[in-house]
Amino acid sequence: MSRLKKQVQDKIEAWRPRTTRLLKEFGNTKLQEITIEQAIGGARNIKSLVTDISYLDPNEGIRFRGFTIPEVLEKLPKVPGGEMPYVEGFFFFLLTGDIPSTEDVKEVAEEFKKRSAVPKYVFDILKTMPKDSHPMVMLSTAILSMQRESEFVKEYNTGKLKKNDYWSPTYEDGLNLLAKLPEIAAFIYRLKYKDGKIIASDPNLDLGGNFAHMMGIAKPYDDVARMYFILHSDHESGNVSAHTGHLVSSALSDLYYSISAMVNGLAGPLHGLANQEVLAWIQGVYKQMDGKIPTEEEMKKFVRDTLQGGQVIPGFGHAVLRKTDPRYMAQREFCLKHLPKDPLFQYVDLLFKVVPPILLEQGKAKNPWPNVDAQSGVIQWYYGLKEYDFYTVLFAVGRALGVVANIIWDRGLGYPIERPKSVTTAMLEEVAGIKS
Ligand code: HAX
Repeated sequence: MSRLKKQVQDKIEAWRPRTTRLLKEFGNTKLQEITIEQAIGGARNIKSLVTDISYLDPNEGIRFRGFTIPEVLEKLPKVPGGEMPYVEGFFFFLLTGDIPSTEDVKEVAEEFKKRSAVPKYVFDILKTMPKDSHPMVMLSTAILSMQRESEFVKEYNTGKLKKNDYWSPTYEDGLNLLAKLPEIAAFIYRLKYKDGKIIASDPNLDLGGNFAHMMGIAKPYDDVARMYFILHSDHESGNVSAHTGHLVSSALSDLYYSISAMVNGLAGPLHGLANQEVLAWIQGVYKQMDGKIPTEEEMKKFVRDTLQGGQVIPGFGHAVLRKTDPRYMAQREFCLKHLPKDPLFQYVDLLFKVVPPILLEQGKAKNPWPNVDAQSGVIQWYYGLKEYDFYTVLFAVGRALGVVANIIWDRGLGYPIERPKSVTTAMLEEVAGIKS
C-alpha cells in the first residue's frame, strides 16, 4: 500500500468514531427548520450534506481544509520555476488535510504517472463521435466508457468486500481516473480543434506541466493549468456537479459513473458552462464595438439590454456566496500581474465595475458580485485557447479532484444512499393554511 493510501486509511479510521457518535448519540438533535421557500426553491441552504474537505462561507468564500485560497497557494510545494503548486500535492492535501512535503508530492506524482495510460478504446470512441459533439459530451462519454476498469466493481462482485473497506477500491478508481483525465481532455482538444494532431504525453512532467505540453501551449500555461485545476476543484458539496457526483456514488455506482454524471451537471449554463457563456457574451459586445473598449455608459447599455432580453449576466451571482468570489479574485490577481493590458481583461474589469450596481438596482439577484466564471475564460483566451466551448472541460478536470476526494471519504465514513423526501403541492398548501 502506498504511503498516501495508508495515511488516508489511518485518517478515515480515526475519524469514523466521530461520525458514528454523532449519528448514534445525537441523531435526533435538530440542525435547522425548513421553509416552504427552501422546499420549492432548489433546497437552498438546507443543511443536509456533510464534508470536511471544503467549506463555503457566504461572505468569506471557499476554504479548502480550513485554508483560504491565498494560503493554499502559498503553503503547498511549488513546481520548480513556477508560481503555482503541484496539482498532485493539492490532491494529497484535499485527501489528508495535511500540507505535503516535497517528498510526499513526488510520491503522489509517481503514483499518477503509473496510472496515466489511457486505454486505446477511449480514443477510438472519441474519434467516432460526431464532429459537432460538445467537448463536455466527449469527456463524459470517455469517462463512462472506462467503467469496465472499475476496481470497486471487481471487488464488490466477489461478494467479500466489507462496507468499511468500500473506500479502498474507490481510492484505486479515483487515482486511476484522475491520472488519465488530463490526457483525455487534451486529446479532445487536439482532436476537435487542431485537426487531430495529438501531442504525446511527457512522463517527465508534472500533471499541470504535462497537460500544457499535450495541449500544445507554451509556458506559463503550465502554471495557468495548475492554478485553474486547483481553484475549480471543490466548492463544498451542494453545488450541482459535486452533489451529483456524491448522489450517484451514494447508490454505490462506481467512480466512473459518478464522475461522468458530475461532468453532465457541470455542463449546464447556470453552473460550469457559465465560463463559456461569459466569453460568448463578451465576444458579442466586442463585435458590436468593433474591437474597441466600451465606455462605462456603453457597457452599462449592453448589460441592461441583456437583462431586458430576459437573460442572466453570466459570471455574476451565486447560490451561496454573497460577496466577490475569492476564486475570481485569485484569477484577477494573476491577470493584473501577467496580462494587465489585455483588452478582454479590460472588458472583464469594466464588467466588475458596472454589473453589480445594475443587478442591485434590478433588485432580483441576491448576490450581484462576480463568481469564478467571470474571469477564467480571459486567461485561457490570452494564452491562445480561444475555443471557448472547451473551457468547461478544464473546469471538469479540476472539479474531479475535489469530487473524487469527497467520494473516497463518503465511502470511508459509510455515508448512506441519498434519499431526500418529497411532498405534494397540496401538502404545502395545508401546512401554509391555504384553504382550497
Ligand atoms: N443576472 C441576471 N439575473 C440574475 C443573476 C444574473 N447574473 N443572478 C441571479 N439573477 C436572478 C435570478 O435569475 C432570479 O430571477 P427570477 O426570480 O426571475 O428567477 C433572481 O435573480 C434570484 O436569484 P438568486 O437567488 O440570486 O440566484 P440563484 O441562487 O437562484 O441562482 C445562479 C444562482 C448562479 C444560478 C445565478 O446567480 C445565475 O444565473 N448567474 C449567472 C450564471 C452563472 O454565472 N453561473 C455560474 C455560477 C457559479 C458556478 O456554479 N460556477 O460553476
